[in-house]
Amino acid sequence: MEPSSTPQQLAEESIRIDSHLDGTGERSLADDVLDGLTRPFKELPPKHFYDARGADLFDQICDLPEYYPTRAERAILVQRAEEIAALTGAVELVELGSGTAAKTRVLLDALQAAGTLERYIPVDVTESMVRDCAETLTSEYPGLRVHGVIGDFERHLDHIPPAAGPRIVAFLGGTIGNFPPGSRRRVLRQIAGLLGPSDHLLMGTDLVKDPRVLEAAYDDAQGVTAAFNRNVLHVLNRELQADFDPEDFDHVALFDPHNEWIEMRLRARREHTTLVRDLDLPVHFDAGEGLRTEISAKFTPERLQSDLSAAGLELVRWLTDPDELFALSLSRVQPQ
Ligand code: AVJ
Repeated sequence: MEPSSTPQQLAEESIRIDSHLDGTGERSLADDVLDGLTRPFKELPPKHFYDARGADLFDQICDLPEYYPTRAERAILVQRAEEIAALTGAVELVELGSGTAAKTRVLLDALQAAGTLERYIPVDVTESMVRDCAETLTSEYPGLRVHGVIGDFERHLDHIPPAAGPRIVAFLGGTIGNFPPGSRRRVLRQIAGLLGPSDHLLMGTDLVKDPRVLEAAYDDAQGVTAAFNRNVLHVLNRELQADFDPEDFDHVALFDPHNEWIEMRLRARREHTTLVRDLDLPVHFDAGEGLRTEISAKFTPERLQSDLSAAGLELVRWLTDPDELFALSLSRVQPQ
């Protein structure tokens, strides 16, 4: 850096943003609709919930009295961030699905207090969120460099810049639970591929508990989760010229004790056919027929350990809140 750089130049040089989205996002929505709505058991992947309104509804969910995961995860972070910083000695934090980076500051504060913090690498599909958080965080943390990667953590992990020292890869919120067991291991293996011998994965997972507590978290009294669930139909109407009436569907959230996951569905109130115009695809629903929109897996320590080890990872710390609602796991690549 030139010694004569102005503060303005310094601020600009401290931010770098790379985008890897090229319009294939819309293709993936069309593919997912074509695949998912022509199956005998209709299904859509949960990633399509998150347009601007969906992201806003999700933020509202995080503040609901019934939705404990966000608060529990934050409480664990606040309690244990210092220990995580000391144990990892991380100079950088990679965050998969960084969003508004609401919980990130807790980790950044701890790394800064430990005197190791150099760089933050948010990875998210929403460009505006990555840009906004880069601006805010570089001004809040003097000397911090932010290298944002705009992309999908299922497809663009190889665009994450190489580590400049020990790093933490954070995958918070319990999002890993959105993947069924096979894809979950694939995603974990890909993430493990990012880790060098001095790196750690910090991952949030919701825990198995009383089904009534779980089901209330996904079917709140104010109906915010129901609106979030139906929002995916608004996304299809807008992006693919579909003619769903979201009010033709009931919101359903059930805990499946065998698979240990919450399943969200939209259940047709009456028999009807909708048209997805851009795909020239009529979709028929029987009365009471379900469309699965999300699974959200709940973990036991044993099951997480077995998923981690199938991905070549070993558990270093299992961190949980006093009520054991949620867990953060710190893991690293198994030594050969
Ligand atoms: C963002 C995937 C962690 O599964 O709890 C919240 C999404 N769905 N309420 C979760 C969600 C319904 C959330 N994750």
